[in-house]
Amino acid sequence: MRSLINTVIARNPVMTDPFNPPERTHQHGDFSRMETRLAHRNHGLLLELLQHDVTPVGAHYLLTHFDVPYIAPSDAWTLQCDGLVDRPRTFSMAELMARPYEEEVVTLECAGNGRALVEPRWQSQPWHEEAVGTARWGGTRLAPLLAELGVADAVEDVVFESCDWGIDGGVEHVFARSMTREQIQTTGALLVWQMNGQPLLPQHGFPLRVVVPGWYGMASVKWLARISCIDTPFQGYQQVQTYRYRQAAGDEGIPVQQLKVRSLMAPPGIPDWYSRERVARAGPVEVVGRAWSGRGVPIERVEVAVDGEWSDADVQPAIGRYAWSKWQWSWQASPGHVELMCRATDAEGQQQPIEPAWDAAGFGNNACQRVSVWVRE
Ligand SMILES: Nc1nc2c(c(=O)[nH]1)N[C@H]1C(S)=C(S)[C@@H](COP(=O)(O)O)O[C@H]1N2
Ligand SMILES: [Mo]
Repeated sequence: MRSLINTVIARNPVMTDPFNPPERTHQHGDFSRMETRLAHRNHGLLLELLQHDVTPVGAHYLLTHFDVPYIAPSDAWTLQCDGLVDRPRTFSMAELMARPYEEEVVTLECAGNGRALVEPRWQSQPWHEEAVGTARWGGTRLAPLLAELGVADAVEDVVFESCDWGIDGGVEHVFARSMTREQIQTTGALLVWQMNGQPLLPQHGFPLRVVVPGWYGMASVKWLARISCIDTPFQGYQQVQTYRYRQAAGDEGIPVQQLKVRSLMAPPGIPDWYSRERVARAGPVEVVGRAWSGRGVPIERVEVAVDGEWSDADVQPAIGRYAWSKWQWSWQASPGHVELMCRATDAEGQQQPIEPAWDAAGFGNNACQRVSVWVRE
């Protein structure tokens, strides 16, 4: 008999007041309905598409905290630039697009990538390894635009304000992030309206976003509506409440900024539909992947391990200072069940750890990927 209880469980079992949310906690084991729903909204890269130098637009990972705002495709969008500047100004899209155009291939990764692999895990977007993608971003550099505005010497932070709005941790706010002028200058941060040669898709920030090469994705504010120069450190929710490395929730923490060195492989062989376990045939297997180090530092070495025995892969030069490098390795697979791992080292000697470093919210987990493969005769 179909019971009433089944009907109730099939609905959302948890109702919480957004302005009075229960404390989020660390979890072991199965993923909750809320985590699963977030995972649908914010999809990751299909790891087999690591074969592409530049990720096809529709396959680029997505992370949107609130709703994707509806912005009609017209030329009515404006960017308001104000605060402590000599010449406050509102730009139309046409005025922005008339500025010097530059394209840069940039690997973007979410700071929460790998969160689901930190034990116990923080309740949030449950990324495993797939929150990464590389796009050819087109737009204009931010630093010269700020120079034209005449930013006052007293300015400490440049605030990038979006128009997507929601509630997190009981606090209602618009998505906003800040950088110092020096950070904007040294990263070569861009104001972007093109992705792989086409206008931004709504979910990637149409019509205008920021892209900060080498930094985790949270800095690359989508649907950019306003740039404001202030003489105090910005205290917005997305700047100080979250995106901090913390040993325990409530610590002051350290701001999350640059990507950490990391590599991923396209899992070799063929998958089992439900478990995603891999099956490969014994003999030569080409293992292909990507590696990056967000600080603009080249990847020097990628190693692959079969059950803990490491070999060097061939690493190709990156197609941009802030883009990932392709690597490949010829594996002579013999029958049995094995675990593959890959590990990148950059030119400054930064290397991926085997086990995740502890972070309370699961930020910056760049531990080596593990792929289980069943090799058959
Ligand atoms: N306005 C706005 N910008 C945003 C976000 C957001 O929720 N709202 N998410 C940020 C985060 S956390 C990431 S990882 C990147 C993801 O960019 P993408 O969805 O284009 O891949 O956008 C950033 N910019
Ligand atoms: Mo993110």
